[in-house]
Amino acid sequence: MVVAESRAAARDALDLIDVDYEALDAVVDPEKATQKGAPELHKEVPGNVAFTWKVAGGDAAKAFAEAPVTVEQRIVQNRLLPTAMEPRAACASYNPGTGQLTCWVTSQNPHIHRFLLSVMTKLPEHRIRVIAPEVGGGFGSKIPGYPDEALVSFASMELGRPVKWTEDRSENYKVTIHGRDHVEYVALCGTKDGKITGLRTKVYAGLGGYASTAAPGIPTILHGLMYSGPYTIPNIEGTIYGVYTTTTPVDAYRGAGRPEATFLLERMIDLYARKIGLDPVEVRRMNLIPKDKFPYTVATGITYDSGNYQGALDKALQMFDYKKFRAEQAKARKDGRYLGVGVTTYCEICGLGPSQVAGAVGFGGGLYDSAIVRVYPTGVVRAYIGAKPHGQGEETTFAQILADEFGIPVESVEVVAGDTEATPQGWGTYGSRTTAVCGSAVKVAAQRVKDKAKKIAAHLLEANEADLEWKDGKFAVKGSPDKGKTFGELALMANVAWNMPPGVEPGLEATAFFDPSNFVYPFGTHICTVEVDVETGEVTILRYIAVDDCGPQINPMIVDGQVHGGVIQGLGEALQEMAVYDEDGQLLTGTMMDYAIPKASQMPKVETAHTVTPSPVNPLGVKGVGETGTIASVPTLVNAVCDALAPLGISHIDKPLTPARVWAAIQQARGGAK
Ligand code: MCN
Repeated sequence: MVVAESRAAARDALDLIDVDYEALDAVVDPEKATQKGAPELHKEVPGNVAFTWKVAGGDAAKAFAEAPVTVEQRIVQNRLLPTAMEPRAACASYNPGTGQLTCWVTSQNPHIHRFLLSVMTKLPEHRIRVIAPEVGGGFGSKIPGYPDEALVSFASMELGRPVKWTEDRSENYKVTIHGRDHVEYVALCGTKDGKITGLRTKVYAGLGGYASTAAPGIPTILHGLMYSGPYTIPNIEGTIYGVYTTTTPVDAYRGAGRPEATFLLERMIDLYARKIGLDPVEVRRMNLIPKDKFPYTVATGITYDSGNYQGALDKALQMFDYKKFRAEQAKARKDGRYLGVGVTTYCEICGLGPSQVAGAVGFGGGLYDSAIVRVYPTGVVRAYIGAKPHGQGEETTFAQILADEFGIPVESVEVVAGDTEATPQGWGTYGSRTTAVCGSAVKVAAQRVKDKAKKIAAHLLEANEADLEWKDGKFAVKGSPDKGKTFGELALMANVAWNMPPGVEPGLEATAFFDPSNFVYPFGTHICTVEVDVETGEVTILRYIAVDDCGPQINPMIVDGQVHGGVIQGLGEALQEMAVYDEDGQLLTGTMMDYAIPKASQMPKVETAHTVTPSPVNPLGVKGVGETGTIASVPTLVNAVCDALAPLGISHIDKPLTPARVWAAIQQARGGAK
């Protein structure tokens, strides 16, 4: 590390340092890393297996032994580079006079960063202030603690002046966490008429060279527990190996574990449907958990909160004439054109989550969230929240929650996030938890404020609290709406405290810490149609339909925006994104010239629609929507391409479905060169 007064001087100084590296043998593939003779990264981790985690429910061995039909597939979940709009940055300023360290960090969870910095610098936690301003997006890559933030802090403590560091894009691709990277062996069994009876997996989940902050939870809790998807699969068995490889650490990237689970399940269902000669949509419908069975406990042991999976499927099929497309497809095939359709019915686990579960599974922190709602004398409101939105828009939606609750304009509310000095302890924005958990804290704090305002209104109106009703932005005695007290009037009276009810403290402010009783489980159906050019391997997306259910929507435009972004991100994974290492562990896709994120010109219009099934586990009834698009779109696209190429006998191609890979698969199927 070099500290200098300008970037240029730092770069020049760096050239003066000569490091003799002794190159060690590398292994970059998580499956190969476990094989005999593979170089071992850490001597205390034999075979590079950091952990083996198992999930089991029912009796998978019996189900497979008895099943008339089994399908098997090796699936590779390509390693991805999170590519947030801006790379990371950190600036630390230590004041030797007060012993206070202020650190500006591109963080999705400033309170976690404060804790980690306290552990690393040994400064007491209350002497550290972490500020996460607008961070340029994150997609999960700004959750972990990284060495850079600690290094600028140490440098500032040493020098007694502010020190900053800014990552460039190539550094970002090399050292900021990566996503996915599984090699999976999957088997699914069932009856000849479409009833799925068992699922079995063996997964090599790449962890990179070291375990990153949240890494072990991703292929396990957020992946293995979701093997039943929206279906009633009675027998499930999964073995997951967390494996060290000579690569950048893998951690939570949008969807984190659920895209991999949804992909393997939805891929297997298509293979199964093809093998038994049934329509893949009918096989899905036949196995969906019925809507009157919620809360529903799946074989992996978790309990889904609420759902109407058939409703979302029906809605998607109202938007898309499936029969008509099949007829067009048959006609096109006669003309030598290859059209395909992919349908995914999914559900996912988010709204993380009860803190008790976090503790039980070994996650080193809580999973509640918090809000302070402060009402000013003029009736304007600020909410200080524990979570840290970084592109999702809670500054708007949480203001809407409060404006609705208090009957005031949304412009009168401001939401403050990202400064540990101002905000209560929170656990961050990831796992589509912010609305279900932190939004619920906002709602509970708002209700506390309103309860107090009601007491003051009753006192001022010389009425019984029980006789008051809240209508048109006022508390008034039932039947006498003209004599009511508006929220603004009550805010003033509470803050000047000239005439408070006996025993009621001045001020109008409340704090809430909300810890949910369960996760939330959003769901939906996505449909995609494609045309594949069999001469070039080029995939053209014809239509994309996304029907999602995230419970009641606070802001439908933001919800649609999240679905659009998520779907496009998933299509990037399905079509062209892949981090590639050479055998020596050098990243070959280290710039945006080499790593292919999706471009607007390639992407379809995403047609969105929604069903609304409230969750019983939070006071807003909401479920998360920040990751649904990323989770559902990957199998939808890959299934569509495999459907298009079915006449050639192609049943599976590993993503990303680049023209080169699709073309090679077509050549192989036609008996040509590989
Ligand atoms: N919302 C709503 N009604 C609902 C549910 C959600 O109006 N029933 C709104 C929310 O209030 C919020 C947005 O939709 O404005 C997403 O909320 P939520 O589903 O609670 O998800 P989070 O805010 O927790 O976002 C996390 C999720 C994740 S895990 C990643 S990664 C991700 C994502 O969101 N990274 C993003 N979306 C992103 N969007 C942008 N622009 N940038 C990122 O880095």
